[in-house]
Amino acid sequence: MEISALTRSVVKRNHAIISPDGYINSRVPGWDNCTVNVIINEQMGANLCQTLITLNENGTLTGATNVAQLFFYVIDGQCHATVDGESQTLSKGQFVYIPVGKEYRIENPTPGTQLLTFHKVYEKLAGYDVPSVIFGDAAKVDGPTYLGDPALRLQVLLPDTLSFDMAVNIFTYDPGGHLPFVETHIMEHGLIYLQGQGVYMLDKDWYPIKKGDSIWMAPYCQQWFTAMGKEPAVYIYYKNVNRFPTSV
Ligand code: UGY
Ligand code: MN
Repeated sequence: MEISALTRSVVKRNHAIISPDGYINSRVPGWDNCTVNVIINEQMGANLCQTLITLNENGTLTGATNVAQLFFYVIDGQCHATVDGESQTLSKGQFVYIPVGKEYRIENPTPGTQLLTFHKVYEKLAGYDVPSVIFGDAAKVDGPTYLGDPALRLQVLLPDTLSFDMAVNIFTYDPGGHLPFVETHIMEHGLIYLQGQGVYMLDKDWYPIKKGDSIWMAPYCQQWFTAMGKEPAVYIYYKNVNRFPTSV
């Protein structure tokens, strides 16, 4: 029997687990015929926003980026994206990166299409151009082993240049694969599990995690993960990168 007073979700000072059992839908102006779940945002103490959008028939997302750049990734289904006059059909595993100051429209989805978004206020770096719009496909991105461990593979979806102040990567762990050490770092993460399960250690607490769960990790939240079960565990994650570390 399910007990409705239980959840795996937690929201703490420096990390959060958001499992789908606690979702309440948000209405977002310009995003119509869809359900939107705001998973991570500033109210939590984060410096990024992460949402999950499920498009109904005739679902349409219309808007323009302002000070924040926007990354859309198709978790499931298919839709049509037009950004700054360029149009492409996006299927599962495909994405579009929208820099600041661009108009976008997402439409003609297959009903049930699920989109992940990451939003970050862009910090321009003197001497470097603002990035262009990028359409891409995770299936075409190499996944070299991570720190020499063949059980771990890391795909880097956005160009590794100083123009970018955010990274979006896909991390794949074979069953039994684990981070080689407890990470303690300035960068912040938002992520969602695309497949599999395992155990995440966050700030010395241990959490069972599975497909559909999202995690926020504040800067310096200590982190370690091991994959369990019969299939690889896969998550797509955000990381802020490439900017001067202090204002003092
Ligand atoms: O890029 C990273 O910091 C990554 N290894 N962290 C993580 O997966 N928790
Ligand atoms: Mn990390």
